[in-house]
Amino acid sequence: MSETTILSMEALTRRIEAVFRKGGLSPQHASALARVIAAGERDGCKSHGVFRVEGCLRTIKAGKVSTDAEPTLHDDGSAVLRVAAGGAFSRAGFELGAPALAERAKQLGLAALVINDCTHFSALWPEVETLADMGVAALAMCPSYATVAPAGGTAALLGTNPLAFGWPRQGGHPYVFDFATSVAARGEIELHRRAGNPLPEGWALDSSGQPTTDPTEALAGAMLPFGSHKGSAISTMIELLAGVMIGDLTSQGALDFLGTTTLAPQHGELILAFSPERFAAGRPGDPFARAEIMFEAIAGQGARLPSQRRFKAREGSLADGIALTAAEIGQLDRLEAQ
Ligand code: NDP
Ligand code: PYC
Repeated sequence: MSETTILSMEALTRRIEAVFRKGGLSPQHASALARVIAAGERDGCKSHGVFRVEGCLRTIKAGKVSTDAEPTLHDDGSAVLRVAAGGAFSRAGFELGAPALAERAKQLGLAALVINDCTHFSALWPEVETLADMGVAALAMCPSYATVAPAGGTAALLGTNPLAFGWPRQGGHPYVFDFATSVAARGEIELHRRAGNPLPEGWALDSSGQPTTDPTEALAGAMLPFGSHKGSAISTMIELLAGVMIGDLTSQGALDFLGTTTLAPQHGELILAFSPERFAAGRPGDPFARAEIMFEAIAGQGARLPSQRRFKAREGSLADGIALTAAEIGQLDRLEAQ
């Protein structure tokens, strides 16, 4: 078995934050990024864990992200709140906008948070989970950069466009799912390449549009949407709602801006929040109690709820620490010394 090092959540967060401070990020952004990356490792979500640090630093070095723009919240009292991220990483903008979004959804029943001009590399579950903890159901989505062929197509056009949903549950973790609308996140392809493993069939096309299981060819070619035409249509919807509609870049625009897929993409994000109490007002049954019946029925068939694996991994990490491989620790050491 390869050697591992165990770090507490706090120690890992501090190490990542130090790397980002050294890399030039302001304290606000270094802290926000370190927390979300450490949370990925804590929850066993490797595709958006420590391995993302290097890509963030490359993006900073390339001058493609603001290191210190302070996000600003624009609130005209309507259901649509806007955060201008100013070309910085998205997380600080989300942290600024989330409490206002939850509050507005409780007031109106439904509200939206638009984040414009943000560099976004992170998983979306931390966002919908935060909102569910604030008592609202939430749906988050964003483009990425053009790396996915539409179903029936041959070349990259759509992004891996993640979609995440959270539903609050009393006395327990919320119901949360979060997935790329490609067969897998691009980070998974990169992790297969690093491990020297072939991809499963049906994940990708090479640069001539032919099916491939070689991760290097897949990275140069195109990934495929999940569920064929269904994933392709959901991904297109995300381009429309979280790109075109909010006046921000589509995945193709993000790729044109960057000129490469080796840096973190800049675009916008759309987060919708719903107050289940407001929607169910005057109707029979408590929506949270009815949701529990649904969750019990799913589990009753032996199926697991999405995020159940993640919450279990979190429990383990918080009790026993987070295990990093020698390669991951070596990477942090190297980046810290640079
Ligand atoms: P996965 O396929 O690993 O997981 C998708 C979801 O399905 C998770 O909520 C997972 O829960 C759940 N799930 C998996 N297996 C089962 C099962 N057997 N029964 C019930 N639920 C299950 O995710 P992806 O590879 O598609 O995406 C990984 C991450 O990449 C996401 O967090 C996404 O936000 C991020 N991403 C970010 C992008 C960006 O531009 N910022 C772009 C694309 C992806 P669990 O975790 O508990 O297994
Ligand atoms: O894993 O597909 C991905 C991804 C793209 C941008 C950030 N993550």
